[in-house]
Amino acid sequence: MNSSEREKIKAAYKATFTKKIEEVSGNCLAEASLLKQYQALAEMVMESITSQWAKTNTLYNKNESKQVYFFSIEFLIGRLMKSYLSNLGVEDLVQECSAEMGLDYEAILSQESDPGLGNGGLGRLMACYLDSSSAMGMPAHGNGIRYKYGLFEQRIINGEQIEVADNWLKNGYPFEIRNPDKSVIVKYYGQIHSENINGNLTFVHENYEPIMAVPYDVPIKGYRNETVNSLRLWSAEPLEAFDLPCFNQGHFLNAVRHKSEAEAISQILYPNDNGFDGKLLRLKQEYFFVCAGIKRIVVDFKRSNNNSMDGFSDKICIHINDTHPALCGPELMRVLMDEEGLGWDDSWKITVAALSFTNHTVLPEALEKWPVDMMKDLLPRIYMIIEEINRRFLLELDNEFPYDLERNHSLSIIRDNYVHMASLAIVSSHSVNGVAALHSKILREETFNGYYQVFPNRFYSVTNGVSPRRFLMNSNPELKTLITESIGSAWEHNLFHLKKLLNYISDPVFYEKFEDVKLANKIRLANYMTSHNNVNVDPHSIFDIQVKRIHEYKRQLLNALHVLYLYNRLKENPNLEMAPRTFIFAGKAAPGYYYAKEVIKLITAIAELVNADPTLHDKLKVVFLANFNVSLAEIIYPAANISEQISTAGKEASGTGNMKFMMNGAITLGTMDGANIEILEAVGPSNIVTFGLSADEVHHYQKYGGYRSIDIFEQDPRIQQVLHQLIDGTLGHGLSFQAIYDSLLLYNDGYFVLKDFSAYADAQNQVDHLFRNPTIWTKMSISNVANSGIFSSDRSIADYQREIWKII
Ligand code: 7GP
Repeated sequence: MNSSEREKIKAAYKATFTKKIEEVSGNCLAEASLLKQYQALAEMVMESITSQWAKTNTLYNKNESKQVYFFSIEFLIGRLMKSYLSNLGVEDLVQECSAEMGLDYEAILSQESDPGLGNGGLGRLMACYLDSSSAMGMPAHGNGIRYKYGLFEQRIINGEQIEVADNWLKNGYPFEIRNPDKSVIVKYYGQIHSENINGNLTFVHENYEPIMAVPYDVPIKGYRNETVNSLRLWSAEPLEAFDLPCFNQGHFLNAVRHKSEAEAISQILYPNDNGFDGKLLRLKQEYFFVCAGIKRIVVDFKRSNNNSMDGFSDKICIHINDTHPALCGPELMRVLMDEEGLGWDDSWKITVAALSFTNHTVLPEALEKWPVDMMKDLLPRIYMIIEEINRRFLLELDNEFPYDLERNHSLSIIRDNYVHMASLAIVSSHSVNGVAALHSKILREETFNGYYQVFPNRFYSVTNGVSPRRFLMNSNPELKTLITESIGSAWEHNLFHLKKLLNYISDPVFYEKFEDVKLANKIRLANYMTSHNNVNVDPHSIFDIQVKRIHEYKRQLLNALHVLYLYNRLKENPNLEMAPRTFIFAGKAAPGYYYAKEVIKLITAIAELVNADPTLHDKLKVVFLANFNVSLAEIIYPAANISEQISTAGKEASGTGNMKFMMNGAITLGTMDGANIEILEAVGPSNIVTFGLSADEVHHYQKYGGYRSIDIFEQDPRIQQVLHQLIDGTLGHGLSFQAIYDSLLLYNDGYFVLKDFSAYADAQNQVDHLFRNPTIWTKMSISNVANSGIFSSDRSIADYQREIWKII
């Protein structure tokens, strides 16, 4: 485009924007608030997406290509405006025009609320997979819940986590379209009776409680292409807002009771990451979006297939993201048999062929199991079908392993009065996969070994990936520019091209620019810390960052204890030679997870002690950033030097933060766990620092009852000093962290914090030495960016297409 054409487009943009402002606010541009400016821009964005969206849907309705539907109880999509603008290829234009109109582009964008419709890894992964599917022009959609309140907002008050409701919809949400004409009735409770209708046994559901599921669709626009897929979020509404007879009789509260009970289903996201709390409302949620989502898929499929279900599983993949949507199996069976009139065997064939299942954790406390009575009561027909699935499965087992009662019992979907959701998911899917090589191996050899012996060909592995658009191009625009200047723009469509950066690994000019970018990003984060935490940090210090949910297995505690140890060393020897360090933490604790909340309190208490001590001469700073969410993450990753990935080996299924850090040039300091192992393979041992027990060693100890943490305590004076400080009043003006102390000594340190302490301290020392040689450090950092191509979610989606959905 030449410059006069561009000027014309700019003028048109400015005129439309000005007009839009008037429409959305009734004010002229000069008087419109930032919120109205954002809303005007959002409307313009939606207008330019919707026709492409309609075209994509028309194409899909022809039923030519296979459609993938991700069912997930979480979609942690983050803010969308920037993605839309950049995917449309108009971000520069909007930025330039905004500046020329005297508007603050970044401030406008910050008006968007960050939808917290997920807890962490599992929900964010879905968002990356939708982004990649659209970028690759592949038909894939999401089905989830439109929670009225997303994950709580975290405030830190007096060093402790306080939860505040996340009312993300308070100003409306401009990127969704409500489609009440596509609503579905979901039935709970009641009784099932069978009738013989025209010689066919038919199941009739009576006295049920109906709830209306109303879809809100969010467009997922592909990067610089024509594809717009859909994220469908279901909202629960009562069939009739009021019980009118009740209302007329003056029983107002009773009349609205039904309304609020119905709405409760999509009211809140359960704030647990890697944990299961067995609440009835959660089971209602699980069935809610499964039932609604499946119904729409079947209706749409039949409409474009001459009202027939023939070929359903050749054209439809139903991918279940962990076990929360595992009712997809029995629900699809119900629809096929009770509504479409198919027999069991045909229905079962279709169901297994359509379903695939990804597991995201091996932590036993996260494995879902629902009491039989609860399931039977709430979902009587679904429970009947699960019983029948199980009965037939047990018969098969009995054929294959006759008289092996113990084995067959241990594999039963219903056992000890619970419905085991992972078992249900495995038996009703044609594929089961883990999210990194080690995790998939653990699934095969331990967690799901019994099923692996029965279905060896069902097990796969697909290593997770992250969206390079969100986590590199859009959140680190300076690095994006530098990369494109150096190697051209092919990497924007194929991240493996980043390898070309290795040609610059000894180029001093590139080095300097690369270091400048990192420094600029660190200054940006330092400014954020000054304004939000009132702590001034040196942007030249090592930014050593651990951001993720707070969980014992992720071992923020190991990091915190090491900081305290470093503090002790500096107090002992103020001239200690070390590069100044800023330890940065962020992450939410589940509201009911006492121990995790104690860890937050401990970190903030250490921060208080360290930051206030002038004798350290600014060599050490500690910051806990409140309210970690996708928006904050986007500022954090580009500014990191060190990426802390220090979970107990064998416990972190994959990790995805590790990949986001790597893409932005941080060096991983990690255990041999999850995808860290694959990061090591990708960058080579000289560009990563690893330490600690292996998964096999951890497994071995656990098998034989753990290890004796007291022995380590007794041998290591560093640990003695640090642990005493937890309870002797050094911290938080006399606080005592007795629960943490006891977990390490009295309860034998189940996550091997003390066992790995020494190796971790050595690794941290190694980091210090490496960082003090800037040439080596920058080389390592460039190597990390250059080798991060394999962790693009585009690669993961390609793997799923090939291995699991068999699309290509
Ligand atoms: C997480 C895993 O902990 C993390 O290692 C992985 O990278 C991520 O899923 C994506 O695969 N799991 C969860 O977020 C979770 O809640 C329980 O799992 C079902």
